Amino acid sequence: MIDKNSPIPIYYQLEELIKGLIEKGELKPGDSLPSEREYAEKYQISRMTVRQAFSKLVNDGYLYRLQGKGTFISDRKIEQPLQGLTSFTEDMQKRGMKPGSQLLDFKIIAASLQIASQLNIQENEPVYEIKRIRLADDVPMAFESTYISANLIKGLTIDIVHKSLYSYIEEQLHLRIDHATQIIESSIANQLEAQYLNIKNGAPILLIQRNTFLQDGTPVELVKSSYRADRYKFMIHMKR
Ligand code: 16G
Repeated sequence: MIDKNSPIPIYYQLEELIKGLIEKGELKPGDSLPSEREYAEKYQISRMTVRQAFSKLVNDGYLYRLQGKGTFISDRKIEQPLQGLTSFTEDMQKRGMKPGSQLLDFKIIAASLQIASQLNIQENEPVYEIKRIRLADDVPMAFESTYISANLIKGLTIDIVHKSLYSYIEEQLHLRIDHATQIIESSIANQLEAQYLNIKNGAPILLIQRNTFLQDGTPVELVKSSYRADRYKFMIHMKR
């Protein structure tokens, strides 16, 4: 309910009310929202106030607008914890979602100076270059380019990278993936990323670079990924 005598602004009350309906599952992803006019009439508030609440919810990713069609409920964002060093397959399985990969490229290339220095190998040494679209319940979530020293990780096949790279490294090769450094920055999708991730050209994305190491400090992978910013948020626990 909206309380007009409350010191809490009305647009904010409406925002919370709509968020509550989404959280309770009474409004589901893809549902259309009643119009601004209907809300204004129902709660006897101005359309300006309703518009203000809608705009905030659009900006925060709860709603999206389709020109001429109305306002709809967005898919919920995946909240990804940052403290565990997990694989995409593990992350999706933990959430009860089906992990998948669409393999775009799988080949051995000669390491450029930049890749070689990150993997701590010599320039021109062989590295696997693996490009995958990572899917959750068949929906594209991220586009990943992975570089792995072919002299360190032997016997990779298309079949393996279709499934899980980490489980191959740990369960078949018995190497312990131990720690990683990860950098996250915002960007916008170029044409290729937009096409792969099924989003608009220029839509917000999160660029992530992960450098992963074995226990003795040997670099095991360099991964550059583009994540859909409309479907992902990252969470970390902190302690003072
Ligand atoms: C995640 C990792 C990536 C790793 C992959 C292995 C991030 C940003 N990246 O996508 O570095 O190569 O998992 O997944 O989290 P897989 O074992 O399912 O192939």
